[in-house]
Amino acid sequence: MGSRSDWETMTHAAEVLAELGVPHEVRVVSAHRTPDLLFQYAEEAVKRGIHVIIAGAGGAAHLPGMLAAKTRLPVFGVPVQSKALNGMDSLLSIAQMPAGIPVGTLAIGRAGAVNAGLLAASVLALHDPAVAKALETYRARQTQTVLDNPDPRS
Ligand code: RP5
Repeated sequence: MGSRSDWETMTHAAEVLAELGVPHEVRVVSAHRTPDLLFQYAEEAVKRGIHVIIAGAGGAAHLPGMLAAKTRLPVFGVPVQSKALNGMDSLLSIAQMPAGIPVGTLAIGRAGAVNAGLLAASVLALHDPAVAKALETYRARQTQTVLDNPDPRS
């Protein structure tokens, strides 16, 4: 994520990954304040064995796009809800990538962070039966919770 202030949002991605048993690391890497670290992180990601990158940033949210520019790994971008523009700035900064350098853009805020974790797990599940099973269990439990609680007043 671009700043420690993004953790309140990005913790939801980390929680989902932990729940699904997906090994992951959590780092602050700023496109603007630590650009050299950003390049190093992206350039070393493949040889470090990373398979998917989830990048959360707010405002002028250049982190996901610049990571994607420097690695062939799938990059999922989470627009953090900014104070000034409610995350519309983050969303557009992340979504409007030029053809040739894709970033999979999620929803603004917590929903985007949760879904980034789930989407990353879905990619890993293609070749990891344990993650596939954990995802199926997660989905089944979610469905059952809705079915078991049809009346919003109780
Ligand atoms: C972005 O600027 C970060 O991703 C964060 O969402 C935003 C504000 O950062 P702080 O000033 O709170 O560190 O780079």
